[in-house]
Amino acid sequence: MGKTDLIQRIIIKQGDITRENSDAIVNAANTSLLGGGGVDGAIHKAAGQELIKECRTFGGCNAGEARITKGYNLKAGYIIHTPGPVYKDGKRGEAQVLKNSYWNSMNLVKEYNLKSVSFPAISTGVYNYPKEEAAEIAVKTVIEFMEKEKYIADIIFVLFDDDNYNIYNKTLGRLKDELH
Ligand code: AR6
Repeated sequence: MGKTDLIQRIIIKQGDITRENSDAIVNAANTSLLGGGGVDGAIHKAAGQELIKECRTFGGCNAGEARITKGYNLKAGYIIHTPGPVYKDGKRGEAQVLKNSYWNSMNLVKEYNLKSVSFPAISTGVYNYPKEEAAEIAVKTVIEFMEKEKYIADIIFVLFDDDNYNIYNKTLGRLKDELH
């Protein structure tokens, strides 16, 4: 399948990722994997107390890597936890680490044979990653993964703030135009 078909598998919506009923949702975690603020706090709150017990078994996770747990009280069956990069000046390998977060999350989607996955805009909150650049990396990486790994899933980007929602729509539109 070519990029033009794969891009059609991407859905962009605005809302709260904890309400998604896809096979897995992705959590923009920190390296402790023990919860925090932002989307991480919202996911832990909605999933319930059992989640942190399973998260403790990992003993943390490096930025760009990913771990999978059950979804507990969520509608989604699984939660994929990935700490994105903390953005400083863009010269410390931030782009590669952000790409790794999306790629390694997709690796788990493939390994667990999941048909749909919802992503938040990893690193664009507390971790300060510029939103346009982050959106481009997010969309391009999932397309590249599906193409190279020959594994297709429905990819839902769930954006919380207006800014990210508009940026993702623009980015996807532009990439569709470029492929034509
Ligand atoms: N659903 C979807 N997206 C959300 C939600 C939600 N319920 N809540 C916030 N966002 P952030 P980071 C968006 O700060 O930058 C945590 O404390 C938000 O608008 O949650 O990767 C962790 O424990 C933003 O666009 O994650 C780490 O310490 C995006 O999610 C640290 O923050 C990411 O913002 C990770 O920072």
